[in-house]
Amino acid sequence: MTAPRYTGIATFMRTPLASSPGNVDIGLVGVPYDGGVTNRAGARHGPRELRNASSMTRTIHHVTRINPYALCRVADLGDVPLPHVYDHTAVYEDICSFYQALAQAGVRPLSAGGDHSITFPILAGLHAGSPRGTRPPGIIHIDAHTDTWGPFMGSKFHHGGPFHQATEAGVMDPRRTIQIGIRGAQNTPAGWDYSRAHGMRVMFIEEFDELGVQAVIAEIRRVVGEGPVYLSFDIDALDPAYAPGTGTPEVGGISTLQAQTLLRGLRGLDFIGGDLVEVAPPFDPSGNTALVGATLMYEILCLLAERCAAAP
Ligand SMILES: [Mn+2]
Repeated sequence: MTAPRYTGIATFMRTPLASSPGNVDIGLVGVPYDGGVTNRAGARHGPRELRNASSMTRTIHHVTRINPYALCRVADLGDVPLPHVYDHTAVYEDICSFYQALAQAGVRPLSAGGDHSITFPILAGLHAGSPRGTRPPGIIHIDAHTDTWGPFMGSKFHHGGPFHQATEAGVMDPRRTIQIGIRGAQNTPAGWDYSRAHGMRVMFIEEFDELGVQAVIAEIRRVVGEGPVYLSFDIDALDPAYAPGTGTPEVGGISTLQAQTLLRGLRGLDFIGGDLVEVAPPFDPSGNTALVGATLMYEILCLLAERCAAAP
């Protein structure tokens, strides 16, 4: 409140920029990588636009009255360095080691993509950096697509497969995973089938619409139960009327208010981190997709901050 919101270097939520994870409880991280897209690139520009749009957010939540910045230490940890951006395998190792260091420092990360392929190395890094014997997290995955497809055109690293990869690697618990908002035609049902065969709860948009948000919240809580949970929000879960700036839009999606209500219903879960991915600003000259994304990041930040404040 000491400077106008439009001034200064743009960081996520106008938080201080930190060069190391020490003395940070929640680290806001950009992952400007979209080498995993199967069609339209552009999410590499997500973090910059999300930082800019996030200067619109304020501190105290209007429903919960939570001020996440008063509950814990929140900082912008910058972008994951990408010195090997044209080498998929090396990029995944770079992302993985960055998050391993965050987990070792006890930081709960809230990341901004980038395409959805980044979620696999994030989960792998968090698991590698957690104490031996830590349970892999269940996943609350909000998306138009299950992202559980196998190799695509010669590569297993792509944005349609992070939860396939994470299941195979044992860095998430598919039986404590729920995928919400699924829709859109596919050329093969392999991803839908993989999710169900591995015990994930797949909720297509028609069921979401029929149940209503409060019943969906109850179902999420039933599926993830007790134990660590990670929240992954693909902006294409929303209807493109609200968020056109994304690589693989699917009409007939979730509204912004439904998404906000849903997230507010998840208070008290044992969140270890979260991400907001697939904001591709070149497809949205209005800039609204970045504003929507930044606002949803604020909602997720409030969940992480409450969890952080409750931690021993
Ligand atoms: Mn996705």
